[in-house]
Amino acid sequence: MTVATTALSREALQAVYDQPLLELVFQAAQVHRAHHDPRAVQCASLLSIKTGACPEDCAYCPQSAHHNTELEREPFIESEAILAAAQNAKAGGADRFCMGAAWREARNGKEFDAFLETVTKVKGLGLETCATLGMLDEDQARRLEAAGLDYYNHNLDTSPEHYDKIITTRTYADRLRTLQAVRDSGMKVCCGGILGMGEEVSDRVGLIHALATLEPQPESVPINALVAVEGTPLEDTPPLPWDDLVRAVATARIAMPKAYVRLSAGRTNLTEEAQALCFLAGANSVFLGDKLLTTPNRGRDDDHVLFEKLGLTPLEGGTHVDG
Ligand code: SAM
Ligand code: DTB
Ligand code: SF4
Repeated sequence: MTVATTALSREALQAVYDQPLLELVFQAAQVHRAHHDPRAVQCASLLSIKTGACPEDCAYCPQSAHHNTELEREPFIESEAILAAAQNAKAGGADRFCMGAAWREARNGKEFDAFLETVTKVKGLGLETCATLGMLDEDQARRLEAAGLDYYNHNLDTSPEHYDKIITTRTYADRLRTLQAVRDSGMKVCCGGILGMGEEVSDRVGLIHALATLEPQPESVPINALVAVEGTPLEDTPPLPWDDLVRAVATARIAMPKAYVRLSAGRTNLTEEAQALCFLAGANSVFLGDKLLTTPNRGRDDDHVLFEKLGLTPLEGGTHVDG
């Protein structure tokens, strides 16, 4: 099947997704090679800078105050602790440092001002910077950009149709508004979603279509597989089958040829072989280190072994979108 890589309709994207798996992977690998160095993997590292007690009711999230998880809450942490973690991330091979806060939205005030200064210092370490702080208004986005924030992560999470089953405290339109503020500020957009939350296949295609029709398309697309955490409403959701993840990665690659597609949460449940297929299908970014925000991640040693086996190397010199 030949596919124009821009402006795919949802139906056309569904047909891409439904191909025999290896046809799909082959096609995605071709698109990948036309736009990226297939051996280079962008490596980010995450830090939770404010943990738990979040007023939102996202059904997947261990940090929501609506759920009874065993999570230790932690208030906004000091700049020194953030900088120490950033240094450690850099020493461990990360090229981007991503700071996440369990906030519904960023609020103006002392904490936000302190955060702006911290961003400037993290950037001064020679790392790309990323943050995910919930909803932003235009002024906040402009101030983050001026402080040196390269990327803002704000996910659509799922399809517009499945969304209400997962989150009731903010809307898809709210998310799109924040994404517009980020785009208008000049920061790069990191926007993706989560698979394995009981959605239909058509919802996965719907999510990828919603991401691919953002104009311009996001530079960074995290594809998370649900980490089912005890105490959340999704605790008993069966794990996402590996082939569904490969399909989603490949479809995202075909729909968004220039983006860095990140194999994000959920890698601890994947074999090396499944990850290898995801990289072949166009994933070219990961989170390094043994922790995501609050849940475990594959450690650096595991990833070192995997990269060696597959002939992958961390991206040199930061991300730039070309091709
Ligand atoms: N509070 C901010 C927000 O929601 O925009 C930022 C932090 S929030 C934890 C960032 C993203 O992490 C969510 O949008 C969601 O996609 C992802 N996430 C949270 N819990 C997850 C889980 N259990 N499994 C997979 N992804 C998850
Ligand atoms: C994203 O899409 N995935 C990351 C990042 N953006 C902030 C977060 C994953 C969180 C997984 C659950 C946890 O560790 O709390
Ligand atoms: Fe709060 Fe973000 Fe978790 Fe939703 S995903 S509960 S907004 S921390």
